[in-house]
Amino acid sequence: MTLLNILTYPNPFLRLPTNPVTDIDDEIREIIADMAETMYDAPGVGLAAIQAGIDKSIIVYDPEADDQKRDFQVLINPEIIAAEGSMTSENEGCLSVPDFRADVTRAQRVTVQGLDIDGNPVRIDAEGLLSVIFQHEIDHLKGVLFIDHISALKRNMYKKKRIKALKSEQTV
Ligand code: GNR
Ligand code: NI
Repeated sequence: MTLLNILTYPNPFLRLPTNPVTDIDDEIREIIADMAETMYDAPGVGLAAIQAGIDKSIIVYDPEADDQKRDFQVLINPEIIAAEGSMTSENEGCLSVPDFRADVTRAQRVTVQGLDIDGNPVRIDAEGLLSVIFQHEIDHLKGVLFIDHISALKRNMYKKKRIKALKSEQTV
């Protein structure tokens, strides 16, 4: 297995729409295993393939991400087919948006449809953290980041801070 390099904002790749997986072959299974390893190593509770520079519609997640007890789930070509209610996702963060956290308004409950690792269709009703993870990861598959859901003022402050941090990295 291989640890994948996680792309960070403002890498333009993070804005690309992803392509549906048409054939779950060994290459796809290897990508999934590498994504899971990368998620636990980060550590994070979810990861979309595009964060590792792979423009395919794949997410892995484990709301109880724990290096001791790894039981991650995968969804291929996931879509939100129903959403209801509204909640504040407190202190949301993203592995591709370093050094920043913010409250995000999210749907309270979602129904997600996709394929499992064997290509079988699955439908999952989620609320709480799992619902937030699905909304966050499925956003990634459309090139959307959680900072797109906050005020322009806060987003611009983050952009400036991030660009400044990247410039100072270059001069060290
Ligand atoms: O690890 C992660 N934590 C998290 C916390 C609140 C809401 C969403 C997330 S997902 C994030 C990992 C990540 O960036 N996935 O794309
Ligand atoms: Ni993220």
